[in-house]
Amino acid sequence: MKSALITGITGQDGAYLAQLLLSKGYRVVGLAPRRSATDTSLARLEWLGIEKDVELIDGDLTDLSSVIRAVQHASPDEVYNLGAQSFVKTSWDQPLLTGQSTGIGAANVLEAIRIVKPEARFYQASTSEMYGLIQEPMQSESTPFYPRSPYAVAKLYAHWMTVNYRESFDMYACSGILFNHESPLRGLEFVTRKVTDGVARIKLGLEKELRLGNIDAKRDWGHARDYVKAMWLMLQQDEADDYVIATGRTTTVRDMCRIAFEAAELNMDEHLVIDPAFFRPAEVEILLGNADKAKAKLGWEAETSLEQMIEEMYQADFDRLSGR
Ligand code: NDP
Ligand code: GDR
Repeated sequence: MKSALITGITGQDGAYLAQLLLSKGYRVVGLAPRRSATDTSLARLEWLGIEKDVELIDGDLTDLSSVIRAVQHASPDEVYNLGAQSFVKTSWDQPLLTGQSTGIGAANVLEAIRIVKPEARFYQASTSEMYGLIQEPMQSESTPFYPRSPYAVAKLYAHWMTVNYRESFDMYACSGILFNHESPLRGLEFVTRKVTDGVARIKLGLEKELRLGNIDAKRDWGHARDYVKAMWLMLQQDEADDYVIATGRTTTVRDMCRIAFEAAELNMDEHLVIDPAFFRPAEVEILLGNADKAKAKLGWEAETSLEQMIEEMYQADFDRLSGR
């Protein structure tokens, strides 16, 4: 039986990845900070019905000794580092905490593997946010980086540490440069879920308006369920490498929002309010990924359209809020 250690198992991707690995017969161990071992933090694992099938170990990415103990306990064949302070806007309010968990946290995992089990395969959750101020119309593995937030700067450090440990110590370490991916398990602070939850509230008469920031920003949005498959595939190859994972389609926040209002049969112009409180000190205006390498080498392609995903998310929020 293969063993996997997932950091950030209580988050969106951690839950879907745990489900995928369990379906493949893995023993799944999750590193979870004590605050996550509560009923509400386990909600995502419960939603998927797998909370009893995973083993949680108390620990924090910023605490090397607890990460070492987690690697000793799991003795993993594969380690997926998904834990992070992942909300870009918060990273301007908590830049150092973000640096510690999102940046140094990855280095702690790499060190723990190097010390305890150097043959374990490692996946780092890198991000399209590293491209930031865009240098090329479509971003691929060779596009230069220009991070635009403390979050992206921390992720860039983690990305290069992953590359460096691969080159320095011959470790099987991969970096997946994933573009935005969403689902009914997305945190409510991120724009797609804020929109589908907000539209469901308006439909049910619980709210009248939806307040957003920069609706001209463009993102390449895919479904988290599709994207965790790419993480697993990266660790099944002969050689470790880095891959862009994206859909190859970019959409404005405005048009994504319109899809949600249309799913609810509501008129967006009657409810959408622009609120400067949701603008960011520096913005990533447009992201559009080129996942040709992942298609050629991993046989991976996005399977879910933006329309299908937003409709699924709206329906899940409508059902939850109406007590169905
Ligand atoms: P989430 O924010 O949903 O999950 C992050 C997880 O990390 C949570 O379980 C959180 O626990 C945990 N965590 C935070 N700080 C620590 C810490 N110090 N020690 C241990 N665990 C910690 O993110 P996603 O699932 O959406 O994303 C997974 C990873 O992929 C993240 O690293 C994210 O930055 C990255 N990423 C995400 C993309 C996306 O579009 N979703 C795109 C590209 C990269 P708790 O809830 O208790 O704080
Ligand atoms: P992002 O996701 O910053 O791309 O990071 P988010 O959904 O927060 O923002 C996407 C775009 O929408 C604009 N926007 C708003 N965003 C939020 N959250 N709330 C609003 O009210 C709002 N109005 C407009 C933003 O300005 C932005 O342009 C996500 C995270 O999952 C990261 O961890 C991950 O690395 C990247 O995706 C890829």
